[in-house]
Amino acid sequence: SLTISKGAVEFKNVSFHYPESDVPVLRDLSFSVQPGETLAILGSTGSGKTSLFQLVPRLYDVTEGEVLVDGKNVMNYPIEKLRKGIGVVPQEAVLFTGSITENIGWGKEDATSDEIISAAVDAQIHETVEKLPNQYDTRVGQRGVNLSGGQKQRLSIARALVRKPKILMLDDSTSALDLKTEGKLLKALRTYSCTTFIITQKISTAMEADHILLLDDGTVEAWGTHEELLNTSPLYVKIVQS
Ligand code: M5T
Ligand code: MG
Repeated sequence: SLTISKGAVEFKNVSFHYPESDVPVLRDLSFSVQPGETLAILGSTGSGKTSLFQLVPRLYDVTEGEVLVDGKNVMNYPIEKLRKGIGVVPQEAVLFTGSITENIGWGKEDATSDEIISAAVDAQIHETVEKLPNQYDTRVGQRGVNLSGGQKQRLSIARALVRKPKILMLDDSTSALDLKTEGKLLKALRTYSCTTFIITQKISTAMEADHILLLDDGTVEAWGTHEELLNTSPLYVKIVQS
């Protein structure tokens, strides 16, 4: 049956409202991203960035239009196959009571110790883990070692990377990282050659992307590269100057 093979993503006239409300949150979005490309998503709070993300792994389904992965409607994939190929790093990192290894390997129970460490290295959290009392066996979560927001974010990125996803979706997951660490992380991500959606507030991150999607109140305010948006979008220019 269907699995994600390349990681192309296309939104075709997508509109969306949450089941409990009839207020549209996304309106008539159309864009496409080729396998291995990076898309940066910008937009003010409440503009619909997280909502857009949720439609790819089908945490919610579109109200109108289609989301296509490798040219096929996401509705046609068995949901576990679809989700297996997509690494979603949520806006708020979710850790559970257990070891670092268990937290990174969650959802991929057959991950080897080498795979766990290599994901941690790429997520820029390995050095921190090495300094913990019991390294990868250190317990985190309730009554375990408390990690900072940025450390939790990176563990949660490692969890996504260990599955070697075809599509990686980072929901503001690098907000607590300094520019140098973020730079190293983005460089490491390139070695995965996965299609990457990255919600960010940072122009420096957006500049590195193949495409930038600027959302405004659930619609596409602008689409293009950094250079293109400087020439076409007054809102983008405003963000750059702020
Ligand atoms: C867009 C509403 C939210 C806002 C709009 C996640 C979520 C959002 N909303 C719901 O009604 N239910 C939900 O479960 O949808 O919100 P968003 O997509 O979360 O916006 P964002 O990610 O761009 O904002 P932020 O603050 O993360 O930068 O009307 O109430
Ligand atoms: Mg959000």
